[in-house]
Amino acid sequence: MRRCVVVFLLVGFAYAAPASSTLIANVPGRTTVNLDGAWRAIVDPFGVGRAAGFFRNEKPRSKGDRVEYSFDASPVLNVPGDWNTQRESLLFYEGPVWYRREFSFHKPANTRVFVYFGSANYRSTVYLNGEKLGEHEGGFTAFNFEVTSTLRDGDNFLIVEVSNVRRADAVPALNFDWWSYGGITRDVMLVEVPTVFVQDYSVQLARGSQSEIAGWLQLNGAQSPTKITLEIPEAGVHETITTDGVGRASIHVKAKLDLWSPEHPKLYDVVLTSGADTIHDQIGFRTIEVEGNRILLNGKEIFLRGISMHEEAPFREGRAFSPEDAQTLLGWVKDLGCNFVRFAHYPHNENEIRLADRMGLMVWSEIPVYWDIDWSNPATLANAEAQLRDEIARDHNRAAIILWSMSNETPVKPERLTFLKQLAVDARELDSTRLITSAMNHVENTGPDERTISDPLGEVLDVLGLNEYLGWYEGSREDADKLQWKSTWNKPLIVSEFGGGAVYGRHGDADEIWTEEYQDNLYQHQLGMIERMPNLAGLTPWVLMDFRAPARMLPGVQDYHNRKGLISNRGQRKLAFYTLQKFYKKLADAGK
Ligand code: GCB
Repeated sequence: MRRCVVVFLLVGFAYAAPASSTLIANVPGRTTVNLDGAWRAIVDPFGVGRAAGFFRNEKPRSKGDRVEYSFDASPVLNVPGDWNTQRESLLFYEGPVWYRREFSFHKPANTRVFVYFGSANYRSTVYLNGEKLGEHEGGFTAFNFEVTSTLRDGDNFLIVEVSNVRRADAVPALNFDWWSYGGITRDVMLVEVPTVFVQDYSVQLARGSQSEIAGWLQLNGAQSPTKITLEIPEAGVHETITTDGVGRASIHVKAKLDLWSPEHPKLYDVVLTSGADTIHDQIGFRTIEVEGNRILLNGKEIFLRGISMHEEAPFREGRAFSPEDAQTLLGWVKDLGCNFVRFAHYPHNENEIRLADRMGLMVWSEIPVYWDIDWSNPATLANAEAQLRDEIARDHNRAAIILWSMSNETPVKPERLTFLKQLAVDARELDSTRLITSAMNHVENTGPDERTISDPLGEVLDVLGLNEYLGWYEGSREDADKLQWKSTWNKPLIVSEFGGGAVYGRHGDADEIWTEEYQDNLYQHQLGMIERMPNLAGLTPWVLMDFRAPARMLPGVQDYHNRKGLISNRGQRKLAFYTLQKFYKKLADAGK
């Protein structure tokens, strides 16, 4: 349950927790009208659109009428899709773009309608028929607005101002190592629901139990206690529960379940019915726990053979969005021999996470609290909390997700610790069934060839994530051969990043930087070291595929790409891919 109005003091400033998520869960399971396709778009580099009233979608009414913009005469951009890779002139564009979609709609009786955006990067202001519906900040979380009373019978127009301008107080802030792809990057749809409907639910195994489903359900629109049925036909579950006066009910059901695992990604059809509303979901059941320095899946120790990946489109450039993109990327992850994948550095598309559920890939999901951000700013904290809340609201029934990550490589200082501790409190309150982690990079030299993981954030986490770039950003590859690692905490450790850059097809000797041989050699030294690390529970090297990055400029080598991929952005496998594949096969053969 979320606090709504509780106000308390955090070191130095008054802090109000953000409201609970208004997101409709399981939109793929709902009746929807898809609004994807070609939207008219006005590129507005000086940000004049608001004052000029672009949201009114005016058209000249007479020969002499002066209207200095026109959606009708503006070219189109495809939705979903980033604008940077759709038009050459927008590759480096940072600013607002105004999108318009006209559609005809006749609302069925006794139906409420919401407009739903899978994501838009970074800040969106949404208008329907000239009326402002609301704003949303955060480039990778879904959002919706109710439009039941704003819709007209017949012709409607939806206008969205999307801006990808970076800001020092935003999440992420000004500096990050990926392309700030702007635009409406995931599906847009109208979601039709009955007057009273199931807004969200958590149907998961109780923490630590393999036979009790514990969770909750939240109705939207209920005025009085309402009966709900929860059915899992294949498991013989048929349970009737009654909500309280605010539409909430808790769920406790005993069940004999076939548990979800990478080898056996069993999903059950789960059916929730409340009056006129019936919703189906495909849910897997598994437990995930920590015992000392080990991670247990369904009560058994598991080693996470993983890889990090961006949501970058394979073969073409740009933000990935389609089920086919997800199939290709996760297909490669499987080919590597992984049972685990780190979705860096922000929540990925729902279709990708649902595919991971079906493929049996465990997932680390993360919010873009990345490098340095404005730690002392209450608005920045509220923003990060809202992104975390909406990430969890969308995905908390996915068996694949075992870890919520709070942050990546954030600098050690007190205000950052206060900030991240709050996120961990939120995450545990929103979802007590998963583990909390962060990718850290603060270590201490505690002896001639000894390093200790000592970031005070470690205290807060269930699982420690460590990014280290020995042989690339510091030291030599050979240093890895003699280095010993220590950890301040007896907690499971995931080496969440290591790696080096290589241009696919560039060959030379192992000492020639940017060659496949150099990268491959780095992997060999690293894997030898990682195997000796204490508390090691898994690894997610950096990174599955080359990706666009604005600070990677070296001509002929990077050309605005981070080249640490094991696979090029054209889908070609580099030598290190096979080295990691071999390593994972060895682990899998040894039962890890
Ligand atoms: C890191 C970051 C990642 C970068 C990577 C690199 O530590 O977490 O986002 O892309 O290093 O290639 O430098």
